[in-house]
This record gives sequence, structure tokens and C-alpha cells, in this order.
Amino acid sequence: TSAKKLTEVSIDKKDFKQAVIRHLHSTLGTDENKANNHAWWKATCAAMQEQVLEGLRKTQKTHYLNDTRAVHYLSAEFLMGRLLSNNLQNFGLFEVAQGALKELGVELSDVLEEEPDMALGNGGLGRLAACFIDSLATMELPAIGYGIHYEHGLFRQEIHGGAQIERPDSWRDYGNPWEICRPESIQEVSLYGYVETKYGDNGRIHKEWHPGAIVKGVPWDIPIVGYGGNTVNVLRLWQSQSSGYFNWDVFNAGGYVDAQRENVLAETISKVLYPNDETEAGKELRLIQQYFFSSCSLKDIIRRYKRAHGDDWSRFADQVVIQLNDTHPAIAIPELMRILVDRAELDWDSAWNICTNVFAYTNHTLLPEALEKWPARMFEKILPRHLEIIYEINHRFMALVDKQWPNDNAMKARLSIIEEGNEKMVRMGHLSVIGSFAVNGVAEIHSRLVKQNLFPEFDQLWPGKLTNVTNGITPRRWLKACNPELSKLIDKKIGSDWPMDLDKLQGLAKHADNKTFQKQFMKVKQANKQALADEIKQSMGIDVDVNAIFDVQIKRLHEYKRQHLNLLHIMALYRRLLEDPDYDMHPRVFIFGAKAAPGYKLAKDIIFAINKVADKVNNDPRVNNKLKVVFMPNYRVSLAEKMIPATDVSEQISTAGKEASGTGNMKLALNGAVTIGTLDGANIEIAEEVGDDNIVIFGMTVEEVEALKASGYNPYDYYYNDAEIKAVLDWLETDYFTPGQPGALVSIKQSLLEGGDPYMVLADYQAYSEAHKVIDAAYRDKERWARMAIINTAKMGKFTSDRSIRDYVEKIWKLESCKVES
Ligand code: 26Q
Repeated sequence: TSAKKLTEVSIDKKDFKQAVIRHLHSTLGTDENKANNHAWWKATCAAMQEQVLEGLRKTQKTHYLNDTRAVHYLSAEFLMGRLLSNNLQNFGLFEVAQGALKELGVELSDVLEEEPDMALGNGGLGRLAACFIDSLATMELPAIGYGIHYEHGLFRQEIHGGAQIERPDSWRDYGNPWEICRPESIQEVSLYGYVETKYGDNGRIHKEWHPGAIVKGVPWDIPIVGYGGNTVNVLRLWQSQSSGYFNWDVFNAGGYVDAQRENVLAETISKVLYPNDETEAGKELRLIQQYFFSSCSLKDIIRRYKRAHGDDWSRFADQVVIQLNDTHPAIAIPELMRILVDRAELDWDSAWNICTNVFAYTNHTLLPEALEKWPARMFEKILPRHLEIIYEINHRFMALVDKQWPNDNAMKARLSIIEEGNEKMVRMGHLSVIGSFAVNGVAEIHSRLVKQNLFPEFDQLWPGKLTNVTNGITPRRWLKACNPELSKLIDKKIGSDWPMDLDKLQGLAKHADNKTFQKQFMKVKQANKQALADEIKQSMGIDVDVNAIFDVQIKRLHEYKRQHLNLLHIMALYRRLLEDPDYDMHPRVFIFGAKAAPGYKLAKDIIFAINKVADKVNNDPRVNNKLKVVFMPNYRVSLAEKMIPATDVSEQISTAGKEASGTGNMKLALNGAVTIGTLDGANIEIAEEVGDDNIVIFGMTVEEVEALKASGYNPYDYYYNDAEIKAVLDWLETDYFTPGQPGALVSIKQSLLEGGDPYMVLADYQAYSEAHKVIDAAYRDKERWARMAIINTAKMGKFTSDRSIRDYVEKIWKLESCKVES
């Protein structure tokens, strides 16, 4: 495809080749004859990084000179994946680099495979942050991402005997070519200790926090290259380091050896990413992580503001907006209050006014177990001054509640930041809503439920504060880079400016019935399926037929996402085939990718069950290759990039009301997959865009789920009334799939029966099974399927993260773009 035409290509093939060789020699100390692919990768990154850093310097200078308002995106997770291909692509140097390496006898595609994924996130929330900073740079918006420089990202998954084993991820073991350490911007963060109350002469009370320990935050900057534009923003990740300060008087009379222990503790803060998404762990270290990166980031923001505005705080909220990616950085709210009141000595009301004009909060979940709460006792120990500030915020807020709902104690208890009970808890969601000027959900249905079910009183108290911004994905990574053949075909059909203006894909719709275009489109899909089949053969030794339907479910493993619904249906198909060898179905390959939180027993049992069923099905000649099941280990961004272009059917089957948005659903549809899905999250908006003929919707709506729950849902009704459900669940209890280990899969049956089936898998089973028959029939009609696939790609314009960012800018951030000269 043509290199980007928006800016001049800064460097040609000859220069690029020379830069690679120069880095091979003088950065890596090797040469063309000795270099392996890893060395070529590093040298190519270094050559690229020269260009990137030039863009970074210009961008920072421009933003500084223009004194721009900027958004500061605080997120405990950034799931970046690989950067070389993305940076080459966004700089328009992909073909240049490919050509340069070819002349050196090296294949760029092999070099790209050398890069470890930067997996500093669990799943959707972390990847969303990565897509957003891509769009921010692409749209030339002044923005900075702040997060944690985890030494170990999300664990690497191995499958042993069908079970998940976690191995440490070491993405930096051989150095990361993109990051730049900035020791000149180190920050210090206090922890523990006690608060002293001082009485000043004017009667003013002054609080002084005497910390028990101080740790250093060392910033590492990752340049974020915008597509086509010249903006190169920064992702700043904080690494913890011992400061050597630990107040032994407060604790005990420790000595040199104990002090070493404290150094270890300090450096533990940024050691590892917590692998539990959607469950609140309540661990002390997790709270310290959150405070550590929030505090470092705030101090960094303030330092930059003061460089331009000195001690005049009056313009702070004009220059700074801080987006809280879920409640993980919500501690930034009392931290800013502490800095303003205790340090800058502003009065409370002025400080609070600044705070509530600076922060905005994104909610990503309604699941009660995922709403963060911290024991007040833990808070008091780690952040004693912050707990006092939270009490003060709450005290003043309770007065407001009393004004709105006089003498209503039940209301106060519901809205209080502090949850009373056996153990007092600090509710971070409440703190975030109270301390922010805007709160958004991540899809229309989710935002409606945030207003109606999660925070209805807040919505009454502050009409308009709660709003929606539907998620999006960057089409640069999730179409242009991961599916080059489809991208070239699209370029030929509608021109090459769609990556910056995804609504342009609409132009494909008028060709959806064109036989030639259908053939071309499906030929690309077939080639992508072949590439994935080769990968499956090579990595797992399983043969899959590329003429089969590739049916893919890729996402974290969770009961609410219902991978076990998919599994029950696969077992039912298997059973139908055993009972009737002529059972009429188009060959199907079910492909999974999923990591389970290490402590989530049932999730791991489901992975085990998928693998055991796969073993049996794949080796049973009676199914006559009509059915295959593949669990691809270690699902991650770079694997997603291989699976998504090869998918025919996208499984988006969460219980209605549980999946806030989903973003994998968008990536798959963008690459021409047909969704089988529930009316949940962004599926609803996808259905609106593609139309009912081009998506297969099944199952209960949120209202139906709520009604069934209210009327007393009984999974046994389905077990006893549906012979297939009964047979399949009973099958799990035998040793058919686990020879010699009867009962090894029984926990799944138990959770669906005795466990009460909390996500109503059995209630949706019948509808799901029927929906798959619709898929089967549609696929067999080759023209119909091609049209559906094309329309899916054509109608995904809404789901570019550029649109999400535009919505944030207009509704919340009020930013202006800032041109950077090339
Ligand atoms: C919290 C406390 C302690 C340890 C870990 C956590 C934690 C970590 C990660 C809690 C939640 C997460 C991640 C949540 C997440 O990925 N949510 C997803 O966000 C996507 C982007 O908005 C949505 O599309 C998904 O629907 C939502 O599930």
C-alpha cells in the first residue's frame, strides 16, 4: 500500500538501511554477518527511534510554546502489544523498512516477531487506554498517558495437560528499545506514618503528615506516534525505587539488614501487574501501587504547570484535565486536595473547586465484585492524611445530601463514601463521582445502567454529570497493520484515507453484492485463515480445514462472558454427530483464547474442560472432521492480531447487562467477522450499525434477565426439561473426556445447577443453539455470507477510537488540537 501521504517521508530506503547497519555496529556491537533476528529487530527499532525522537522533541517544544491545555490519562494498565510495526506504519515507513531489510537479506515480518508484547494490562480496560493514546496522537491532541512501569506484565500462560500454568512475563529482559529513562523528573512519594495537627496564630489548623517511608518514582517515557500526523506524545510509566528513607523510630529499632528489606519493599511496588480483572483483591500492595503512580503523576503534572504559571493556581483547571481510567487512580482526588490544602495552603473550598473541575471518571463495570472498596483501617495505615481528607470530603457531601433529601438516613448511608458495617470501607466509585465533573460509561446500554442502577441518586443530584462515551478501537492496528491484504483491497476500492476517517468504509457497502468484490474479499479471508491454520499446526500440531467456519471467542475467561455456554454447545454438536453421523452441519472450528485470573478456580476449570473436550473431539474419527476445537495458549495482543483477520464468526455471548462494552467485538466485525451475540454492551450499537440481517442476536435482554431473576430463576427447570442440556451436563460428570479421572469436570455442572447458574447460561442455551443454526445456514450460502462479511467491515466506522476521543473532547475534555510542523 502507499505510504502515508500526509507528511513527507522523512527518510528513504537507503538512509534507513544505513541507519540499521550503523545501529547494528555501534549500538549492538555486532555486524551484518553475525546478527540474528533479535539483533536485526533491535537495530531496526533503533533506526526507527531516531525518527520518533525527532518527532517527540518537536511535539514537546510546540506544546510548551503554545501553553496548550492537555488531557492526562491516568491508567493502572496500558496494554500496548508490539510497537515496531505500529511505529513504522504510523510514520509511513513500513515499506521503506521492508525494502531496506530485504536488501540486507532479512524479512521484516520475521524481525517483527522478535518483539515481546508490552503486556502491562489485563484486557479491555488496558487495551482501551492503548487505543486512546494512539488516537490522541493521531488527532494531534496534547495528551500524556500515566501508568506503572511494571517489571512483569500479565503472566505468560502455558497449558500443561489441559490446565493453565502461569509463568512470569519478562518483557524487558533483553532491554526495551522504545523507553527512555528520565532521572531528571524523579518524584518522591510518602507512605505510612502519622498526621500532626498544628494550630497556627490566626486560628488556622494545619495538618502535617510525617511519613514513615518515602519511595522514589522513576519515569520511563514511551513515545506514542500518531498516524500520519507529526505529533509524538508520551506514555510516562513510573518505576518504584528505594529512596533509602524509612523511619525506623516509628516502627522499630531496625538496622542495616532490616533497611535492606525495606529497599526490597520499595522496589516491590512496581514489580508485578495484578492479574485479577473484574475482582477487587483488597491487597495492601495494590493500594500502594495505585497511590504510587497517581501521586507521581500528579506531582509531574503540577511541576509542568508551575514551570509555566508559577504559584498561580487560578489557571490550573484551564490547563489540566485528568481522566481516571476506572477507580484505580481515584486516590489522585484526595492527593490533589492534600497538595492544595496542606502544601499550597489554599482554603478548602478553593481547592475543592479546582479538584472538581479537573477530574473526570470512566466507569468500566457494574459487577458488584469489581467495584473497588478499601478497608478504612488499611487506608489509615498507609495514607493517614488521605483518609482524613476523604472524611472531610464526605462530611461536606453529607451536608449536601441532607439539603437535597432532609433527614433521610438511608439515603445518606447509600451515598456515603464510607460504607458502614462490620468493617468500615472506602468506596472508590463514590469518591470518584463526587470528586469529578464528568462520569462516563463505555457503551449506551452500560451508561444507561450506570445512571439507572449504579448511581441513580448521583444522577438526580447532578443532572448531566453522568454521560456516555462509547468505546472504540484504533483501525491503524486493528485493520491496517494486522490485516494488510484486506487493507490493500480496501485501498483499491475506496482509496487509502479510511484509517483516519473510518466512516469512509461505508463506501464498501455498495460493492457488497458485487460477485467479483465478494470473491476478492473472501479470498483475503481464506488466506488469513490459512495463515492461522499454519500457526495452529505449527504451535499445537492440530490440522484444521480452512473451508470450515472459523468460530472464535477471544477474551479474558469469566463466567459472565460465558465461555462455558460456548463449550456446552460444542459438546452438544459433538453428541449430535455421534448420534447421527450424517448430522447436517458445515464443518466448524471453534477457537478460543483466554487467560484466567490465577485464583479464579472455576475459570481455570473451564479452560481445563475446553482442552479436554478438544482432545477428545479432535481425535475422534467419528466426527469426520466436521468439528474441531482449538484452545490457543497465551492469548495476547500479538496473537489477537493473527486471529482476528482469520475469523468468520465472533462470539460475544455475555449475559445481558454484564459486559460494559467489549472492544474485541468491534475488532472482529471490522475484519469482516459476523457476530453471534447477546443484546449487551456495544453489541447493541454494532447491531444498529450493521443491521439485523448482518448479525445474529440471541438470548434474553437486560429486562428479561432482571425479570427472570426476580421471578426466581431455577436452572433445574432447564436441566429437567431439555434433554440435550441434561445429557451434556451429565456427560461432564463421567470420565468420558478425562479418562481415569471421573468428576474432573464436575465443577462446571455444579455451578450451573447447585450453584444457581448466576449468569443464566442454561436460560439462554436454547436460543444460542438456534442462533448457531442460523449462522450455519448463512455460511453455506456463500454469496450471502460474503455480503454479510463485507457489510460488517463497511459499517464499523462508528467504532474507531478517533470517534471516542472526539466525543471525550467535545463532552468532557474541551481540548483543542495543536499542529506540530514536520
Ligand atoms: C482491581 C482491583 C485490584 C486488582 C485488579 C483490579 C482490576 C484490574 C483490571 C479490575 C478491573 C480490571 C479491568 C477491567 C476491564 O478490563 N473492564 C473492561 O473494560 C473494557 C473497556 O471499557 C470494556 O470494554 C469491558 O466490557 C470491560 O469488562
